Amino acid sequence: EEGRYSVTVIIIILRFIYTCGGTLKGLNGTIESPGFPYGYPNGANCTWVIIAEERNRIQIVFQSFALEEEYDYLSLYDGHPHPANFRTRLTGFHLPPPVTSTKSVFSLRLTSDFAVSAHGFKVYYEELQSSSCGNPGVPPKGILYGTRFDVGDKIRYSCVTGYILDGHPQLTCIANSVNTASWDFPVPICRAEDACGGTMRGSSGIISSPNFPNEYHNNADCTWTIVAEPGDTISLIFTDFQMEEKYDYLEVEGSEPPAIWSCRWEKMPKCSNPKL
Ligand SMILES: [Ca+2]
Repeated sequence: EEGRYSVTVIIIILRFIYTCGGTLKGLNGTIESPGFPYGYPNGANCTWVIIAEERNRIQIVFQSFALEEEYDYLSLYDGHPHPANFRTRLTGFHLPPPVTSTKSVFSLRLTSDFAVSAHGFKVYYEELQSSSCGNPGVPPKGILYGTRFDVGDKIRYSCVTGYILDGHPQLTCIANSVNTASWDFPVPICRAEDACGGTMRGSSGIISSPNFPNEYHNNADCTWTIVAEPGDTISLIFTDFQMEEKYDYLEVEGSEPPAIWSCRWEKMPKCSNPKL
């Protein structure tokens, strides 16, 4: 019985040391995971709620990010930390792009499992006036031209040598609906020239065949994997599709049946399940 008593005491002390989270107000500031950059505790459950002035939005820009992949998470909520406001869940070792809230409240929740830690994260947050689109960030291997992000401002992207820009190279900050501003197109991505396959994450992205819009090479065998949050569905929208009939094909395979679809070109991509 004495042994059990001492275990209880240790747990109480750990909880006391690792107090984390809180409510943040003010035009800007930074949030760090507990213990940053020396590692966050196991069993962490920290919630930060950022509250801006009414009508303003909040943008967060990651300065550092490292969480044990698939076991420890940073969840973002568009509003108070309620399941209905869930926005996205971040994990792993890649610096996420900036995220802008749609409301005047934005919440972050760090949860870690019982073992293995990492550096953690540091994030800069800033209140956005309704007339600002905020800095949309720079994709990996990309270059951003432009430093003003208000309604009417334009910015431009390019990629470093050896990488090709996918998406719109120019974005314009436009006023939409009631008192909000947003970029007219998503941030483009930079992909390696002749990229054949890879793993895609995030809420949207672009996949193109090697050398697109030029011809793909013979004997190509490329596999792209799209990873979404559990419970999400993934939709593919073809904007261009031209392959040699009968000899070349694209297969789409999902984790749930009907599992394999073959796509060929008939004015628009037409996909069928050969097993049906
Ligand atoms: Ca962990």
